[in-house]
Amino acid sequence: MDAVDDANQLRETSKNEVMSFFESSPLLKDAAEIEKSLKEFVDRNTSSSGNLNGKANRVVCITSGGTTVPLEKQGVRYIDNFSSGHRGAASTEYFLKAGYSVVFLYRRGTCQPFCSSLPDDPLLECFSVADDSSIEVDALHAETVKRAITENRAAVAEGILLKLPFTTIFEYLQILRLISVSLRDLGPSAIFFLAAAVSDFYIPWESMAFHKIQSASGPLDMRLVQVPKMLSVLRNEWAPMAFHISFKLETDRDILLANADMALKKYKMHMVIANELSTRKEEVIVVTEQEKVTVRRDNTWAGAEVECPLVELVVDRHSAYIKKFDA
Ligand code: PAZ
Repeated sequence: MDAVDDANQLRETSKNEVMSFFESSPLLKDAAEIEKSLKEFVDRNTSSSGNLNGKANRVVCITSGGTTVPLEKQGVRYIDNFSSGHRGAASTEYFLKAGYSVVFLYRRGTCQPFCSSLPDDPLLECFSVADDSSIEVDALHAETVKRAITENRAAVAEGILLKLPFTTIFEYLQILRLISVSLRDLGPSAIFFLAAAVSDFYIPWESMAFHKIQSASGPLDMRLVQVPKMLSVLRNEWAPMAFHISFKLETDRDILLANADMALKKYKMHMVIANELSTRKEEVIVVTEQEKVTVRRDNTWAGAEVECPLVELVVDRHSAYIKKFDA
């Protein structure tokens, strides 16, 4: 069997596994609502009077935060991961600044764009009740609160920021599929920036306990199966012309680049962004077929974020990618 047969077989296997994942997943609530908002978003960002944000028709789907794996259908317990959603939220701001429109697919309760300078509990820490019972913003936080509210509302109202929340792995993958199909006609103008930490293993819906698992019966044996590799299907079937960027996280530096290279080749990504858990806010390594570029946070000022130079680099490489189609 030659390399082409191998690739075709991988594609077929992935397609079949993906199909059976979706067939056995619980139905996505609000699917019709999500499809409607995606259609409005795409219409707005493809019409000539649409995105007044600078880069006509350029859209990025940013995934952010971690997916959960339920252990029981009633949703009492689940397996989760560390992701705070900071990468996705910060990148959303920089892409908007660069003139892109953003579909922000985020885990409920994780970091939101324009909110990174707010304290952990903004409602309790930024506001006071005045004598006449009206609510006031404390002077210390006034600017940050104003910025968070105005910039977020402006981006949503202008139709250049669409926020779609998920919690479970089932919701995440179903919404990602809806987004990719909706953005398909944008061809190379669309980017998939897949920063979410997606579960590798899950319990299929049909073999999941319905009620809360009882502890009286002793130790728990549970079989998790592998989540099918959606990257392959996203890249080849759902949005084949888009610019695809996946992330690779490791805790062992020695295997990070090898695994990033493998993902680049196996899934034909345009870019894999490699990062280590402990230094992910300081630096990332951008791996492409042609280069490996280390992108660092600017340490000369306190509020600098690694996502700023990272998004600059992505925009540059995406512009070059689009040009190839213009030629
Ligand atoms: O969400 P966060 O800012 O805490 O972390 C970002 C990240 C490490 C989840 C992201 O950069 C990443 O690597 N995502 C993919 C993780 C993976 O290999 O599944």
